[in-house]
Amino acid sequence: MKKKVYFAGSIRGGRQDAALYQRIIQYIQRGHIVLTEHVGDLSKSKTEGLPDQETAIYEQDSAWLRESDVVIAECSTPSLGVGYELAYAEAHGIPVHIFYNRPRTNLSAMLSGDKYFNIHPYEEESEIYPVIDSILK
Ligand code: 6IA
Repeated sequence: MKKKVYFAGSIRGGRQDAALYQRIIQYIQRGHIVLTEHVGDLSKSKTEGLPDQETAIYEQDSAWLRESDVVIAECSTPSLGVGYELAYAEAHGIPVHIFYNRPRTNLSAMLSGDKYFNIHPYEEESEIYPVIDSILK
């Protein structure tokens, strides 16, 4: 059965991994629904977004989180918004899987110390995809 996936990745925290988010989103979309395709939109820069849109963004994203079957986050680039989303998902009992590039990133202890989260360090991007297969099977 197709799952509804909330993919979380940095926007205002910095867009250096946006192309990676896009590849992960496209991989998930082969068999499942990604609610947050815009996270991998390479035209979205970290300075974009008008203040009057922010309430709508928050309301839409939190509604998508509540309706998702699973949250998959790429956390190599630290992001306050992603950290918030992960805690929100935990509060709503939604399974959370966190990927990060171990050689590059020192993951926050608030993530690595929380037993609720399923944490998947990787060294090569190619390691991510088989883990996603097992999460979504
Ligand atoms: O603090 P950050 O911006 O790095 O937070 C990123 C996370 O918050 C992502 O996983 C998104 O789900 C969510 N998020 C942050 N900004 C937006 C957004 N527009 N639209 C949808 N979700 C967002 C911001 C302006 C945009 C056009 C660049």
